[in-house]
Amino acid sequence: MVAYLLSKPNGSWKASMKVWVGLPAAAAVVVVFLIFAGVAALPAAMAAVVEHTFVVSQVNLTRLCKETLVTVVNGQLPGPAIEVTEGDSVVVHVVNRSPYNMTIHWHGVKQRLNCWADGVPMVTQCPILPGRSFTYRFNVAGQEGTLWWHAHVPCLRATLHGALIIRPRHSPYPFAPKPDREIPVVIGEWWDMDLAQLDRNTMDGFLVDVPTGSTINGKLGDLYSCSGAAQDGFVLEVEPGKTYLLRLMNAALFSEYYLKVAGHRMTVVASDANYVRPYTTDVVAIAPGETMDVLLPADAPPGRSYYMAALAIQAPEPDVQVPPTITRGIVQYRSSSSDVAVDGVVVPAADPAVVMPDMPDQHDTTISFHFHGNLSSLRRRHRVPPARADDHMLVTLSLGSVCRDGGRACARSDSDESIIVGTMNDVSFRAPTAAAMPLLEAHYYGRGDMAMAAAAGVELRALPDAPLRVFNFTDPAYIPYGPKEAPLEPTEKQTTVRRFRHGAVVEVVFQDTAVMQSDSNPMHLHGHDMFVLAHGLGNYDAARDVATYNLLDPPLKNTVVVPRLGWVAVRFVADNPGTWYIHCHFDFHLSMGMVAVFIVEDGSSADTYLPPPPADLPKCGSNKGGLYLPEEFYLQK
Ligand SMILES: *[C@@H]1O[C@H](CO)[C@@H](O)[C@H](O)[C@H]1NC(C)=O
Ligand SMILES: *[C@@H]1O[C@H](CO)[C@@H](O)[C@H](O)[C@H]1NC(C)=O
Ligand SMILES: *[C@@H]1O[C@H](CO)[C@@H](O)[C@H](O)[C@H]1NC(C)=O
Ligand SMILES: *[C@@H]1O[C@H](CO)[C@@H](O)[C@H](O)[C@H]1NC(C)=O
Ligand SMILES: [Cu+2]
Repeated sequence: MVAYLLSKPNGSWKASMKVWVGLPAAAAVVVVFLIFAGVAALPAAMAAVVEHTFVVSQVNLTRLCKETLVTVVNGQLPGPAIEVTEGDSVVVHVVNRSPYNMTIHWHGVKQRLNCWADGVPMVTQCPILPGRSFTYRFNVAGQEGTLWWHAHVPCLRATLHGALIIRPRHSPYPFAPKPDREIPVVIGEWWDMDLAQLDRNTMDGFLVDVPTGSTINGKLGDLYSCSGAAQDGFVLEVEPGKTYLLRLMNAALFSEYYLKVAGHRMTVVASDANYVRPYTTDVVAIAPGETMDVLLPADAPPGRSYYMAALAIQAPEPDVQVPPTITRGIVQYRSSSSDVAVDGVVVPAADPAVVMPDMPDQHDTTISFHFHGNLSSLRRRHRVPPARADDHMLVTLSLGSVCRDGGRACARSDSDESIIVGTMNDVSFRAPTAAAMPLLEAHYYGRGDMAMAAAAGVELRALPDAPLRVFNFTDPAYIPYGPKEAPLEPTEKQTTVRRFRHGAVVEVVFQDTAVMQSDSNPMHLHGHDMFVLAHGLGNYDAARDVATYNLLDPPLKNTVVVPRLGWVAVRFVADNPGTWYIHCHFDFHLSMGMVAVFIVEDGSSADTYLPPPPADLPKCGSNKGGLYLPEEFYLQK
């Protein structure tokens, strides 16, 4: 049974009705009761269908005295939040009234036996064309906490994103105190340029664009002003003694952030919709793609206000520097006696002396390293990682270059003759944009590598299990450009896939390199959570580092931060059949090709097979299959 939410795009009405769904969940025919909005306390055991309509369209938004045309859902930035209870079904009708091919990805939702709804263009589906619509249907089972959704169209997700909140069904939150209120807090960026152009620039190796500013819940805040007027900022009104659950998401394209609230400490209780052992800290580090649920107790002296500030992190020199970006909102105590309430809006007394937190150094990436090192799973709830792995991969995350003329000989580094690209194990992903059908359909209809490549009409190349080039990966002498690093650059564009037997335990060590730059890399795997066993600085050394693996209570994450000039070791069970994107969640690295596709085979029992595609899945290309087998494909075998 059910909460059935319909929100009309024009915002003129919002109805909420409860729908009773006969179990088992598979039954399509249901008995429907309508109950008025706001009725709570439903029997816990019944799952609901939560339905939304997302109209994707362009609107002009004014920030910093400048109007910019942006693409948003239902006219909102951030977009609408989807709120469900664990075990519910979600139905989202996406109506594309934008000029762009569109897909929506449900970030962190495991999509068990439902890869079709994962929303990656030409990997899991043909895009929703301008003027068309598609309905995503998925269940949210076995996951609790904060996830989010975003367009999986390069760079457009800067304005196409929103929260996906999953509340527990059977038991209260496994942390204390119970929050009095829950607040989604989305860290983002404002770009006053055409985001589709930003993607083209990035793919062209033209890496000079930077965001205009950072935002909290879409607002730049008072550190930004134009014509003498400060920009609107996010305001969180609190009452002394109460506890607030901040559901933090980093939807920025460009940077990891440090978030602090002056005068307060926060307790991290979950990340990526997995509970963690409560960890109290005065600074939260959050990379693009990650979520953090943190408790904020309103326990500071009331009568004044406190800034909540988010600062973008960047790698120090010799990395190329961009202007630092910081944004802030205000945590405002309500019952301060000197405040005046006007029509329900609390106006702080004159000169409230808002306190600014002491922010870390924007170059101090060790704070993120320690923050992430302090995450472990909540013992009461945790699942133990498999004791050993079947497949081992060492995957370097690096930059390289390809010749603009398509050849192999050209000037590298900052020369115009080459284009800088992102790589995994020295191969740069070529998005299968010209495929006859999405990789998932090709996999479904043409089992096996050759049949799949033939059906998709694209060359597929196996992602190597180890880097093609072995060097001192993290030697800063390769930063930024120059004769020393140039020989490490040459690479090629390929549609790289790695196939896993159903149920295989896969261990991946992600290793950053210092080729041209030393960014960290938040690596996001679709369809699976990863146990984060260990991380370290420098080059991974199995002989030394395996001994440091946490096999007791490692955190489970869908996005793992590979620390700057370091590595991280993860393990996951490849038990969800389909074609799953694995990529860096910095959008520029994604556009540049720091991507691969993990193919998980079907299992042998009925509940381990990928079901057929939904009948209304968009079609594209010639979509007939059986096109051609490229020569390289045979050569590689
Ligand atoms: C946005 O503003 C431009 C320039 O003022 C205008 O031409 C355009 O029609 C507007 N678009 C929308 C969707 O409002
Ligand atoms: C946890 O954080 C503290 C303080 O930053 C740090 O000293 C410590 O090394 C971290 N622990 C781990 C396991 O990373
Ligand atoms: C790799 O480079 C680092 C930094 O220059 C250096 O400290 C280290 O000794 C090098 N390692 C090897 C194996 O050369
Ligand atoms: C949009 O998708 C269609 C169908 O897949 C494709 O033919 C077209 O090239 C795409 N357009 C853009 C701008 O990517
Ligand atoms: Cu990256």
